[in-house]
Amino acid sequence: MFSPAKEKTFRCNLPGKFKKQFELKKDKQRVLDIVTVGDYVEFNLNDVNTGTIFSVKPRTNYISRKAPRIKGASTRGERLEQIICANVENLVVVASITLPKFNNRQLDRFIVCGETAGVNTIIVMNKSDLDKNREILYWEKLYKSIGYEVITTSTVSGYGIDKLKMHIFGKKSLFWGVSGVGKSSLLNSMYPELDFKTKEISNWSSKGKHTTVTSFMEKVGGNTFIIDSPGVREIEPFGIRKHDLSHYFVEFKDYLNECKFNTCTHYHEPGCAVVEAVENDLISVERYESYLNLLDTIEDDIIF
Ligand SMILES: Nc1nc2c(ncn2[C@@H]2O[C@H](COP(=O)(O)OP(=O)(O)OP(=O)(O)O)[C@@H](O)[C@H]2O)c(=O)[nH]1
Ligand SMILES: [Mg+2]
Ligand SMILES: [Zn+2]
Repeated sequence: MFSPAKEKTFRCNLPGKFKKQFELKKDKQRVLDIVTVGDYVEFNLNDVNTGTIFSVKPRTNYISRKAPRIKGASTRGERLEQIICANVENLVVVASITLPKFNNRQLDRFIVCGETAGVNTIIVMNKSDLDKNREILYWEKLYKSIGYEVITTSTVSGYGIDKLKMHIFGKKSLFWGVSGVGKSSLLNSMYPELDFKTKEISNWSSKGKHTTVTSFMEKVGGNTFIIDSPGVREIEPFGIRKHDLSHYFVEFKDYLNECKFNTCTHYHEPGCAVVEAVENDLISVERYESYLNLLDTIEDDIIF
């Protein structure tokens, strides 16, 4: 845990009694998420370096996803919510144009997680030095056109690093994305003192290996805090109902009230203003396909 007043790290534990109290509150909070990175806590000192937490302050926001399907982690096929961090201003979604290959549907899922959390989402397109065909330009234009900050970077050439640093200055930011896109490398480029572990290029491609294994927050000067997180393999936003999904695709908002049916899911319904906007090139086909793809996964989902 971090104590801003003293700028010292204390390793804290949670008393068992405390855990039981939380378990009884069967709303969104699950046992695993009693306390997460970015939470403000109060604790009693055990000795000069360790403490015992006795309260967790209410969160202003939190970023989450559906917990991966792990045997025994859920009952009756329910998907649990995994909270990644709390109380952040920025979600920095890191993608790379290659190694691993850029996947716009995946990016859109991270964006939806940011929108549901109500945080500012910044898109980072990393590894621009490998972008020989300038593929980034297409995506950069698309996401800028719908209002997102898009920052193209390379930790090899140093391109865009200062710009990114400027955008997260004085804020608390989560760096999130799939494994190998360069989250830790970007953080090291901006703040060399962090010296986070990153993987060598030569053995990076071995799938399923994550270099960063736990999320943690670091203060990097002034009021700037960064959270590095392990790369995720799959990203599914948690707790969205079918008829709400469209609200998290920001550029759909202008059309939602114009559909013939107010229960429209913008898929097959007649008189759908979203479909019409896609046909008239006012909404990009890629974003609409992402939407349908996500809508389809929500259908099988049990929301509780
Ligand atoms: N060419 C190129 N390689 C990069 C760039 N940024 C990072 N890399 C390489 O990409 C690999 C993965 O970088 P990491 O920083 O470990 O990626 P990560 O996103 O933190 O990965 P996880 O911790 O597993 O989630 C490393 O071999 C880096 O050297 C870049 O801008 N250009
Ligand atoms: Mg990492
Ligand atoms: Zn519609």
